[in-house]
Amino acid sequence: MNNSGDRTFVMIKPDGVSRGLVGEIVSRIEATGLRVEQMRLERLSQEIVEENYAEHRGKEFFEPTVAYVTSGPVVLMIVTGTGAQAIMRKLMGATNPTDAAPGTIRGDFALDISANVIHGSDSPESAAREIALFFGGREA
Ligand SMILES: Nc1nc2c(ncn2[C@@H]2O[C@H](COP(=O)(O)OP(=O)(O)OP(=O)(O)O)[C@@H](O)[C@H]2O)c(=O)[nH]1
Ligand SMILES: [Mg+2]
Repeated sequence: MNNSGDRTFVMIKPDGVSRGLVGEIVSRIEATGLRVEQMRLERLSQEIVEENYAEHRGKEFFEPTVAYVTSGPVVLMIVTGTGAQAIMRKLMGATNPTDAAPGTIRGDFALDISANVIHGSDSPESAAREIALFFGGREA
């Protein structure tokens, strides 16, 4: 089966943008063979970020996470290629930078669990939902 059309959603968080890490992160994605299909820079509304993180509503870190992600411009991407969703999660590394392995994006660039540089969809189902949320239903 050819899965080269697999797609996932990736967001470079405000710290990644403000620290000038966009080029480095795109390079790491492209070096795997995955491709950036769509990309734009935007300051997100509270509403769309709350929707993206809806699974975490009610947890103690929900509001600080939404506040952080809306604190500055982010880069939104659709990343495409076989196994895109799972490969991106491996490239990103663990959520808490304390646990993220060297060589991963979070392991190399993050020290803070909120300012952890990058978001990637956590399942193929999340990927379809998040691509529709940020790039419109036609792109899902
Ligand atoms: N302060 C705090 N923040 C957390 C905690 N767990 C998650 N977060 C934040 O909330 C975001 C979403 O959490 P998860 O979806 O569980 O983690 P993730 O999938 O690795 O991260 P995303 O790709 O951003 O969704 C994380 O990236 C963190 O910034 C926590 O225990 N404490
Ligand atoms: Mg998540």
